[in-house]
Amino acid sequence: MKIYITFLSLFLFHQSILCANFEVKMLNQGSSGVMVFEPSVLKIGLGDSVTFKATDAAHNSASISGMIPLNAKAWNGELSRDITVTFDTPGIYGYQCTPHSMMAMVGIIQVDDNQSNLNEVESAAKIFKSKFVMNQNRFDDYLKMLSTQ
Ligand SMILES: [Cu+2]
Repeated sequence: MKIYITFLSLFLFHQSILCANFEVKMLNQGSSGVMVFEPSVLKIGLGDSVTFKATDAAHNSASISGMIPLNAKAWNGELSRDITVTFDTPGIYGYQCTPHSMMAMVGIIQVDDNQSNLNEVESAAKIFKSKFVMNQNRFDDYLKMLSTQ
């Protein structure tokens, strides 16, 4: 019985620290248009990680300054390389593909069902999207998807 309880508690402990990994593809052509992250809007749990897959070449994933929670770690992936980012701070994260930010190659990740920095992200998105030459509504559409997903 004692051994059983020890085994059970180890199992439960293991479950609680088991975090999920999600995959976001970096694509020239996705189901929602050209130069996209897929999925472009993602909700994950605290401590989960996301692997940005270099499915197509010449893309990267980089957090946008002013569009991540206070004290959250920024990231800046290399072109044509996978990068795995672990999310330890709750809130909303906006990120871009650096060479295609003008084409609105951006994405949103929400961690731990937390929207405490939504106003900051929306204000930053308003400024950021002024340099989009196409897909001007992507940030607005993505942020809208956060509340309906
Ligand atoms: Cu790109």
